[in-house]
Amino acid sequence: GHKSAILWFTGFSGAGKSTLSVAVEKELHHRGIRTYVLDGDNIRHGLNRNLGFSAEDRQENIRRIGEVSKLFIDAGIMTLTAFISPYRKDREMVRRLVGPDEFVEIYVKCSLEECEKRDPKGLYKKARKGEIKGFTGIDAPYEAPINPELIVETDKESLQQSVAKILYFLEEKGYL
Ligand code: GGZ
Repeated sequence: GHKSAILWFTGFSGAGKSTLSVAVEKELHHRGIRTYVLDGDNIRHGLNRNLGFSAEDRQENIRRIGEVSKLFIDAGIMTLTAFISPYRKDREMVRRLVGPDEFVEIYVKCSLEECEKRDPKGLYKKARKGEIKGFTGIDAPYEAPINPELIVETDKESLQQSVAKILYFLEEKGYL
């Protein structure tokens, strides 16, 4: 059996949170573990469609995601979340909510320069032109984790290396 937890990916837009969560999910499926990925597509377009990107709305976004994740964990499902979650206190709120053993904070580290170069949706370009206000890394803050369970560096390692690091951690700590 496995121990359910949240794998909480945090980092800039374009750092690779969604890509990683899906790749890790695939590995967990190979091990027969049931999972669910929460991301902007299924949360910000549904449950949290009334929220924007002010500090207050981001806090409420993260709070609701934490509450939903807690329900998934209770159901025995390994939960992966892919949100910028730029504020340390919001992430710590979720850690307290679900319990420290159920919260695995994974800092998806990637230089802003590289994220901006990737710019898959052209949002950084818009933010630079002032067409999007309060964009994380441009004119809104990102508070990097101080003591995350894990750091993966997507501008230095391959996707497979990052996935392997995460799987190794989960095995070593008794989640798998
Ligand atoms: C940051 C924004 C913004 C602003 C829209 N700042 O690349 P994406 O498109 O898919 O990832 C970003 C996503 C961030 O939503 P989160 O729910 O992860 O943010 S938070 O955890 O801070 O609540 C980006 C898009 O939404 N987006 N406006 N101003 N990202």
